Amino acid sequence: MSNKYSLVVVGSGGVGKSAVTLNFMRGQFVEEYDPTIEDSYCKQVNLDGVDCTLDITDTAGQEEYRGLWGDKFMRSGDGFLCVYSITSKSSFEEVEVFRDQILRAKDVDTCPMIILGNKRDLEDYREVDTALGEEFARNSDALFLETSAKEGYNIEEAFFSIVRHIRDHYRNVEDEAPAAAPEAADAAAVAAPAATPADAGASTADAGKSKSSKSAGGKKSKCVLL
Ligand SMILES: Nc1nc2c(ncn2[C@@H]2O[C@H](COP(=O)(O)OP(=O)(O)O)[C@@H](O)[C@H]2O)c(=O)[nH]1
Ligand SMILES: [Mg+2]
Repeated sequence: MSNKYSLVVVGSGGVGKSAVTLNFMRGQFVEEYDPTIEDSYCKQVNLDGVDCTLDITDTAGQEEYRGLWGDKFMRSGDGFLCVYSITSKSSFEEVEVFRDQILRAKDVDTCPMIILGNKRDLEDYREVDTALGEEFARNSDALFLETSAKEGYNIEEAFFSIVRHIRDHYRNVEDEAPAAAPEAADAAAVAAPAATPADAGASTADAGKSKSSKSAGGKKSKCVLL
């Protein structure tokens, strides 16, 4: 597998998908971001001594992703960040819908995924216990972190964790089926490793935003600028 990773950020509207993505890209909290805008970003990072390119799609207008077009779109991701807000029980329940759609679209039992309980800074308004999020992630063979885009808490860890997870996933696949085509290898994937927060052994460099952007009804943006 090349060192280019396609990451897709999914979740209900208002949970902080854009805030999480923009915090990672720019290192700052963007309070207001048009909820209908879907955008792709590129970021180059050095992760565990290896240069990687992350192609990140911040999805929007999630109802668009429910149909066949959504399935096609989900298939293109190497790894998924499934976001809910700890202040919204319904957004947590929606994560299961997104997870199932991703697995169905890719026709696999497991695929690299991290569940993010965002808005951790709003503890007073919490509706979803940490243990519930952890349990759901464990049952989904996914990683789990609580994040705060506002405070920049666990944001970098979330992206680095999913990239490591993808790397391990494909390493396992290659070990098991060295001669298999990528699609066949994907279907033969083994269960993901247990969830662990990322350690700090990585640094970022040279961030850039993609040239193209589309509103929710448009096609997936192509990441072109490094
Ligand atoms: N307190 C707090 N607010 C957040 C956080 N992340 C996002 N928000 C706010 O939640 C609202 C929705 O965020 P946005 O990123 O647009 O959500 P999206 O629809 O999932 O992309 C905005 O008003 C953000 O300022 C967070 O970690 N903490
Ligand atoms: Mg958004």
